Amino acid sequence: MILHDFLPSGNGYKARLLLALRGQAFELKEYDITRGETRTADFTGRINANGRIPVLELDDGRMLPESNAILMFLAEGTALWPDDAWERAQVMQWLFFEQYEHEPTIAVLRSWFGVKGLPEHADILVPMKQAGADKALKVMEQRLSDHDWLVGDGLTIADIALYAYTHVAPEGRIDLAPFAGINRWLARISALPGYVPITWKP
Ligand SMILES: N[C@@H](CCC(=O)N[C@@H](CS)C(=O)NCC(=O)O)C(=O)O
Repeated sequence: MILHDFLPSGNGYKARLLLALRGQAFELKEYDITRGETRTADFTGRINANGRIPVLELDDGRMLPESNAILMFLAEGTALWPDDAWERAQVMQWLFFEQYEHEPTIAVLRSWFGVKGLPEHADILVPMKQAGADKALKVMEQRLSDHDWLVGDGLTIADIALYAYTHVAPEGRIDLAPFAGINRWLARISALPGYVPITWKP
């Protein structure tokens, strides 16, 4: 199994963290997205037509892009992706939230301030993203102020998906101090056996 990835990527880290927590061996193939290495004809023709990492390559050559689809696939048959239909739907609720509300604000601010630099019209765009990031964190805080985990009473792939960019939100100049429940949850995840930091590679 090969994970096509870029180490600073939170989307890639979701898969790396899950594989590490499960103690599952895999090979990492790194690309520098800041140099367009996922936009080559070989990458878009053979690995992901959408020109993005992460992509999980199975031993038989099948390619699976989209971080949250990778989490679902890798967690199949474990409590991280529950059997119960209601819990599964709640996990999906958080995964869709992550892709629509959380990643497009928090990950984008982190990328602008830490990886790619500010875009044109940053004076308008940054406050818009900051408002969206604050809204997303408030949604998480409402759940985590009185629950240990996002779904049910144990770790699921919803926690892994949302952990990836939440824990590095300060790199996007987002202050996590007001979110006590989120901070307790971040500490709970980083204390899990097998936990690895975002820069880890096998
Ligand atoms: N929805 C996708 C987003 C993947 C994504 O945006 N990947 C970024 C890195 S975090 C990327 O490959 N960017 C390179 C590019 O767009 O050229 C997922 O969750 O996997």
